[in-house]
Amino acid sequence: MGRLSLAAVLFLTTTTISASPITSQQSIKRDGVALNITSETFFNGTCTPESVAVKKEWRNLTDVEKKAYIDAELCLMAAPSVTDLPGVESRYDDLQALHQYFTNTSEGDIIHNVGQFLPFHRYFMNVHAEVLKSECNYTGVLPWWDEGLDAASGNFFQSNMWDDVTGFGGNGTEADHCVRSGPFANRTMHIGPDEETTNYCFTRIWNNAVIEQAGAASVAECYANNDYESFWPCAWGGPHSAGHGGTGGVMIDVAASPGDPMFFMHHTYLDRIWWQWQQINATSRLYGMGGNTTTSEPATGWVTTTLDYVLSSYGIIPNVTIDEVMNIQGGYLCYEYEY
Ligand SMILES: *[C@@H]1O[C@H](CO)[C@@H](O)[C@H](O)[C@H]1NC(C)=O
Ligand SMILES: *[C@@H]1O[C@H](CO)[C@@H](O)[C@H](O)[C@H]1NC(C)=O
Ligand SMILES: *[C@@H]1O[C@H](CO)[C@@H](O)[C@H](O)[C@H]1NC(C)=O
Ligand SMILES: *[C@@H]1O[C@H](CO)[C@@H](O)[C@H](O)[C@H]1NC(C)=O
Ligand SMILES: *[C@@H]1O[C@H](CO)[C@@H](O)[C@H](O)[C@H]1NC(C)=O
Ligand SMILES: *[C@@H]1O[C@H](CO)[C@@H](O)[C@H](O)[C@H]1NC(C)=O
Ligand SMILES: *[C@@H]1O[C@H](CO)[C@@H](O)[C@H](O)[C@H]1NC(C)=O
Ligand SMILES: *[C@@H]1O[C@H](CO)[C@@H](O)[C@H](O)[C@H]1NC(C)=O
Ligand SMILES: *[C@@H]1O[C@H](CO)[C@@H](O)[C@H](O)[C@H]1NC(C)=O
Ligand SMILES: *[C@@H]1O[C@H](CO)[C@@H](O)[C@H](O)[C@H]1NC(C)=O
Ligand SMILES: [Cu+2]
Repeated sequence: MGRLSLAAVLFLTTTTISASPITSQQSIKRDGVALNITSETFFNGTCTPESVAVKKEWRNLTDVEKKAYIDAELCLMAAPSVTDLPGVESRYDDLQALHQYFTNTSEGDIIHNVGQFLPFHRYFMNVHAEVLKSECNYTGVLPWWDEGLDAASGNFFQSNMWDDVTGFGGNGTEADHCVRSGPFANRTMHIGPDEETTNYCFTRIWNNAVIEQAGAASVAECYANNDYESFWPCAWGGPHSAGHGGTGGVMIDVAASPGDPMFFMHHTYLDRIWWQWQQINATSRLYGMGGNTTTSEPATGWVTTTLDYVLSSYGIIPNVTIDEVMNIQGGYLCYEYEY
């Protein structure tokens, strides 16, 4: 509670925040829904309008930008692994394996179906971005997938991001569902399925039945939750499930899903949904946290997820507390969404 009132005070202190403190409610239309966004930007610390990185929807990238991003993913897949996680061969495997690792710790799955689900995945997007930058010299745009746009069209797979030449390749093929065209065609995976570490092919099984869960009404229902404790399960079960279930194949494997580079496109979209939810009533929501840290009750009793909870990437980048990832323009993170 102390944290929330501190944030509320800071919003009114223009000297602390370099730009756009909350002044009044503005009604902004996003995804066809009128949101009462309190402020569009929350610059703080070292994050300024000059340094902020803009995340763009895939379809708004130029072909040169698209190629640079796909090439950077291929670079991670070609680079040697660094961690001692089981099964890893490439640097990309390291990211997939750390995600697999945290789904099966001694406490159980500590990154899904728990309060820290959204902050962990926001942090994990940053782990991916940092490795792309520092190890594959990536300097380009970080993209996301506007799933609401495709859900509204009636065809979840209309985007040119599934293009074989400029995008991520398309659906898997009969009868093994292996993806046989595009930049990741015939890729051999090493992490998964589930908790295993075996060699298997990269699969997708597109399914349009998710449209409703990915649609505007489903997202708006989540936005209507005032407390983080009720927002995160809504985001988890609705739009989050839709992107995984719709893409299918590797993407429905809770532990090994980051094996599909689409994972990062989808979770960046989910991050945007969380960020919009935070913005709708930032005074109460920007630092709203809660839920349980585990899915089953520890012998010592349930623990509530707080802003002090530590997020880890198995040493790939430094640990941070949830507090540091709450504001995407807070200094540790410094990005915004193009729309
Ligand atoms: C936004 O505010 C207006 C006027 O205060 C209200 O009628 C509307 O329901 C609000 N929308 C949401 C999504 O909260
Ligand atoms: C980005 O995409 C949105 C949604 O399709 C569109 O409204 C906007 O004009 C695009 N921006 C650019 C710069 O192409
Ligand atoms: C990144 O740039 C550095 C310095 O120019 C270079 O040594 C390195 O080989 C580059 N790495 C990749 C993966 O291209
Ligand atoms: C995706 O491919 C599978 C075969 O692997 C097929 O059964 C399914 O209908 C395809 N989905 C779409 C939406 O095209
Ligand atoms: C993938 O494997 C299939 C079957 O072995 C083969 O026909 C196809 O040419 C391969 N595609 C690529 C891009 O290597
Ligand atoms: C999780 O790991 C333990 C060993 O640490 C293993 O016994 C168990 O089968 C794993 N869980 C799953 C779902 O694979
Ligand atoms: C913002 O949240 C606070 C605390 O829950 C609530 O009192 C206020 O009415 C909310 N404002 C809007 C515009 O929803
Ligand atoms: C979370 O913890 C509370 C106790 O603080 C417990 O009553 C509740 O059942 C737990 N919820 C879930 C979804 O595990
Ligand atoms: C990072 O956090 C993890 C999980 O809490 C912990 O096991 C690890 O020791 C921490 N690493 C450092 C360098 O503090
Ligand atoms: C801004 O940064 C200060 C110092 O790190 C921190 O105490 C404050 O909570 C931050 N405010 C926001 C809105 O991020
Ligand atoms: Cu995950």
